[in-house]
Amino acid sequence: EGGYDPHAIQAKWQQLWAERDPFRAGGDDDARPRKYVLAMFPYPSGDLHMGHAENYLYSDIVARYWRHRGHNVLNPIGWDSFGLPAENAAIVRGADPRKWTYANIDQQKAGFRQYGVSFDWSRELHTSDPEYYRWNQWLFQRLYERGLAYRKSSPVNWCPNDQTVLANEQVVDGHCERCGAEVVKKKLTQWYFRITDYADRLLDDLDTLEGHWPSKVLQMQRNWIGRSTGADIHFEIEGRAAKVSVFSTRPDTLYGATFFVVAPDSDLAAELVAEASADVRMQFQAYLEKVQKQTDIERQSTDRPKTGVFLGRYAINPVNGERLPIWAADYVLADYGHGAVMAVPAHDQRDLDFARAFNLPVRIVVDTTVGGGPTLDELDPVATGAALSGEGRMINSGPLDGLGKKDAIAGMIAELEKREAGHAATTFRLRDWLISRQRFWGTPIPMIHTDAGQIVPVPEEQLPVLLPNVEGLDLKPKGQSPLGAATEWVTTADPTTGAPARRDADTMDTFVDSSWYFLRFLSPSSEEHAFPPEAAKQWAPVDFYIGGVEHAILHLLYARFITKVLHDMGLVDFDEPFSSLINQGMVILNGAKMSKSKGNLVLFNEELDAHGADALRTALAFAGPVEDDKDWADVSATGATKFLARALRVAHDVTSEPGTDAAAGDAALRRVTHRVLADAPGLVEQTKFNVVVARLMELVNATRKAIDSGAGAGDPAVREAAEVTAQVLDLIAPHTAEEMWAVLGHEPFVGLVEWPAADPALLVDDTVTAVVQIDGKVRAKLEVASDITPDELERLARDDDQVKRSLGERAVTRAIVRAPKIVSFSTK
Ligand code: ANZ
Repeated sequence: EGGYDPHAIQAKWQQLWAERDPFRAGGDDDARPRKYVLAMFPYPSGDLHMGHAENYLYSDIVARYWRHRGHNVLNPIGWDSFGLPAENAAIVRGADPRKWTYANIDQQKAGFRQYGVSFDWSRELHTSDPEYYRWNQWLFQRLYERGLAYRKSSPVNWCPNDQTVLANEQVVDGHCERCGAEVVKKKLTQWYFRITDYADRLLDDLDTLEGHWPSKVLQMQRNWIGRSTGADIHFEIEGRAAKVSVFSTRPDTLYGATFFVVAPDSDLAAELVAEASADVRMQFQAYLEKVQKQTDIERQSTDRPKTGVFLGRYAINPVNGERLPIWAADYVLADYGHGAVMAVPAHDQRDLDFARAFNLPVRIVVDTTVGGGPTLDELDPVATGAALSGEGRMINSGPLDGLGKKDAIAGMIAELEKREAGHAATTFRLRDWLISRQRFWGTPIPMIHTDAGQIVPVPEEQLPVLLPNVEGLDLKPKGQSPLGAATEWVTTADPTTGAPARRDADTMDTFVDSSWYFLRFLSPSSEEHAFPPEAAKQWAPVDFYIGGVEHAILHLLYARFITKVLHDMGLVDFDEPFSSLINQGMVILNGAKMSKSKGNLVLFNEELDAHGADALRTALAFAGPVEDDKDWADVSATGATKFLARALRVAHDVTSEPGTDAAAGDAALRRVTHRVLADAPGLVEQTKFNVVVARLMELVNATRKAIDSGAGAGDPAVREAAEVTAQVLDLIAPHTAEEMWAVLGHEPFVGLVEWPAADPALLVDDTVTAVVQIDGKVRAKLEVASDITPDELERLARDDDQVKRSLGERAVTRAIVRAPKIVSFSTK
């Protein structure tokens, strides 16, 4: 495009931005209202990619928008720089994970600068800096004091290849999310955060985010937390002193229980089988080994044959004294509810499948028939294979007979309470958050193991516990943290007695780092606080948060949890971290996800070199709705370049002086300009960035038309249109916008200019009077839109009553239409 040199323009403005730092957030003396705009911070995996290009474009548009609306905007950037890839790269290349990490950060930083993102660079942070992770350690100790950080031994997901513990969500279909190896269960003593204490609040407060977060994310969070209400029911076990509890959502069906099932991998199963015959014990052992290789997902899948072992023991039904045989079966999970169930095969499908497989009795206690439908005989679950899970009237249930479900549940709970055999109860799917990792590149857990076997916090004045030097350490995963081999580092003193002690050698899950980073941006170099509570009051919660849907569950749940803990500590006055959330779609290619292995990567750097930042940004913003996937094959960066060149040329063509009053200018063009001013805020706030681009294209076209064929380059309306174009274009293509602004005779920076208000007088739909002539005589006048089409005007004229009356029987032989003013009919 002649005259438009995007690379020269962007270099010029990027240098000026770097020198003057115009996008730094205002301080305490800044009285403007505040907006905190944040994109999920990047992991420094290498160069920026097209996903980054999209994500940080959107947050930049929103940040720039609020500046134009007179707000003090915080739009910070940092790096989520601890984690496995750095460590794995270090193992493969024998390099220091630090070097790998910080080299990548430098590369990404340069990428963001070249892309023209208006970050407040003064607040840059890296979670792998001691200045940051020191506060992870502070946070850990606060949770520990409150009983929210604790150790327990439990079966954990273990990746035999990476030799590390994985969180449930890092296990995909039974395989390690990272390396694909089959995950097994292993018992380990680990650190946990007691997120389950917050399960109710984490669930209930999702209602307050309705309409502000994608409903899909809210639903995923709800399912993940998974609250079920029902009852705990206590069963006596023959030959065992203590009762065993089960959790049931259907205590109303207790009279229909015909057997009892325990999870094979539960302590209870091990205990119960211990007294069984040698034969049963062997059978059980073989079964257990098979079960331990399965994932929870496989165990819960309904379409596989039911398997199990009868343990030779009996539970006693507390309401009718019946003996229920106890089985171990894999469809019951050890860590849900109490790891045991009362089986009601007539009304629970899993129990029915099991009963049919092992010929166990089935007793119907809910009559689910409806008038005119099949009879209870016809519905017999044993014959049909379908459990009667619907609602109905209780039968075969003693005092509950005749009741509906709700009353029967209440009645049964009252009965259980009277007999001290149970009570109402709630169960969650949510598990406590396993936070310890046996890896090097993370935050050291700030705890000390004394030789006396106690675990005590590292005294606050000794924080941070710095990572040791990596030299001499073997980072290859071995199931123990590599830090344990750093002898000098790991050896410490008992803070009270001075006796020799050992540091905890595990490091924290990096989700701890990202659970509160948005608060650290408020004062990233503070040595006194994780974040100053005063600043949190002013800036937080985050007003606009954007990131990929892959973080819909864990990151957001953990950030919500930690926010609630900080709230309970009195450190923040809100208890949800992100007031609004957007998930952007993916950048794909020819309908497929881009990946290195498929060889279909569109490289950010190459696109940037080929088209420049503004064309890339414009093309991406124009490519479609924020939430949709964008197919790069359909995106035209050259089209974007043409548009930007046209916009800049308009600015060059303007001949009137800055400050010229536009009031006397071309009214039609002014109306287009003021429509853009009026509509842009709503469009941006609804994240319809593609429509903003479309509207700018219309405005530039209208301006060009006015210059070439209408008012001319000297018309003040043309200047006004060009200035508004620069002000709004700044959201999308900030270098070109700054250049236009300078060409139009203004001082930098257009990015800081408040948008003028639209003139309401120019927004009303404007009409003109059209005359209708018949054989040269004016017969009617019509009020019509000034931009009416000739066809439409002719149709209105023919339909007009006065015209019809004047025409009478005569037919129109010829019509001449000059929209919007004249319609001329001939009848001769
Ligand atoms: C008896 C019963 C009768 C049940 C009936 C359901 C229907 P949700 O809704 O997912 O919370 N259950 C309890 N603990 C279990 C465990 N550790 N592993 C597998 N299943 C378990 O499911 C609650 C129901 O799942 C409970 O209610 C229990 O079966 C079973 F007509 O109790 B129910």
